[in-house]
Amino acid sequence: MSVRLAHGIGDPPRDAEMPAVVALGANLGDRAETLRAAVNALRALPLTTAVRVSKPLETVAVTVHGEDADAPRYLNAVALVSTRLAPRALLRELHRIEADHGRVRRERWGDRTLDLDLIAYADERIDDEDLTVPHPRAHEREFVLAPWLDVDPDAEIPGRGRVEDLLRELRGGAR
Ligand code: PH2
Ligand code: MG
Ligand code: MG
Repeated sequence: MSVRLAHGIGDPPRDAEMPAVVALGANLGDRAETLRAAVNALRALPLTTAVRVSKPLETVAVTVHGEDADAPRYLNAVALVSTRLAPRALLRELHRIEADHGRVRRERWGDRTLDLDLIAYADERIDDEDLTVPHPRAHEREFVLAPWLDVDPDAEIPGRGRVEDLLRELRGGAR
């Protein structure tokens, strides 16, 4: 079987490694252990070399109604990966890792054992039914921006600006 078929038609591996940003979140079960296992799974991805991970950050759950101090808190982290997997191939792998870790999801933005979101893929802008990068809400989520800044102080969201500035604005700070 050709490599092209193995990765899906129209989704062949890239010729060179691309930097991609993955956000990790867990608010059910043994959160730290789940994040550790998920990072190990990222490190084992095909066509993927470096994986750098932020410190884990405990955060208040954000629901459709805003912050919910009564919901189980999240442990969030951000991983920077260097990969030849195309964006959709990478997304499929993230979904597989979620499933492997017993992901349960009862409702949108509800509690979950593991959530892996593809936040950015190099400086590419994709706006399709199955995939939007940069992630459409990353720029307004402290639980994404703060760990991202921790692992990459120079991070930028294509089309949105520097993560450092976005985080300061979100926290209501002056420029
Ligand atoms: N993820 C959500 C919804 N709410 N809240 C926090 N603090 N952290 C998350 O990762 C998170 C959330 C949907 O993916
Ligand atoms: Mg998410
Ligand atoms: Mg998700």
